[in-house]
Amino acid sequence: MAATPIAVITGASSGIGAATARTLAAAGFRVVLTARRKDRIEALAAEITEAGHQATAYPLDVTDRAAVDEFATAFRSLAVLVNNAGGALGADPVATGDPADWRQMYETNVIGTLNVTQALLPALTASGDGTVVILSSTAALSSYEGGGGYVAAKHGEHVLAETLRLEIVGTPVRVIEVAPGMVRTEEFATTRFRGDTEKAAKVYAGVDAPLTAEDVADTIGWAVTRPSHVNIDLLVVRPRAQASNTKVHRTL
Ligand code: 8X3
Repeated sequence: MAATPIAVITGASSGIGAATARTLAAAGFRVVLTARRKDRIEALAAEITEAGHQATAYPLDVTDRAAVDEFATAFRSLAVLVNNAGGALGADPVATGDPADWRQMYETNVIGTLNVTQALLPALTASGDGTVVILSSTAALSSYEGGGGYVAAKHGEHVLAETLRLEIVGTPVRVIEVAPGMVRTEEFATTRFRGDTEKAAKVYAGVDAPLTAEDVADTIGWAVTRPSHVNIDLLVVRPRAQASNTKVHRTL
């Protein structure tokens, strides 16, 4: 009997990461959940196991390279890596944005993805059929006012995905970038506005059905379960009410 393929998901403690863990577990992967918050990923692993699937939790900060390298020693062969950890901090104009926020967003979104991808690439290659998913954003593809440091970091992740795809062509690893637009999750906007739930709610005000974490997880699940020779290079997914980063229909 062939071994159950393993999928590692970063940022699996909430939102798109947690939903992706559930989706991939249901699709037959043994999911390895990583995030900084141990209690959350352990609870989710227990929930997935209870549902009859395979899941383990491994607390990890993707910006800690030594910890990421240590984590990677557990894998000789890996089918899927979903680089989901990341996020936004602030929505200030370039003129007044805090360089510390820019640095932190670059560190988590870009260097975090780089760390985990570098560390697990040998295992993905050794599987003979590996998939790297990079969760970027529509902010990775075009700018918007106030996007500043987040837009810059997500563009960085987009370039990482594109460059890696060029460099490893001919190896048995594909690189899939999923770029969601407006997704309403429990934490993304609240974190961005440092706990200001009123400001966070305004992001989605009057929008008929922003995407949910499950919508994006469904997209990721579809992309990674295509036949090995099919590479979904870049998949942009938005709610119907959003035509571009700056064109959103609101019924207010
Ligand atoms: C989230 C989408 O529009 O807040 O990645 O940048 S947006």
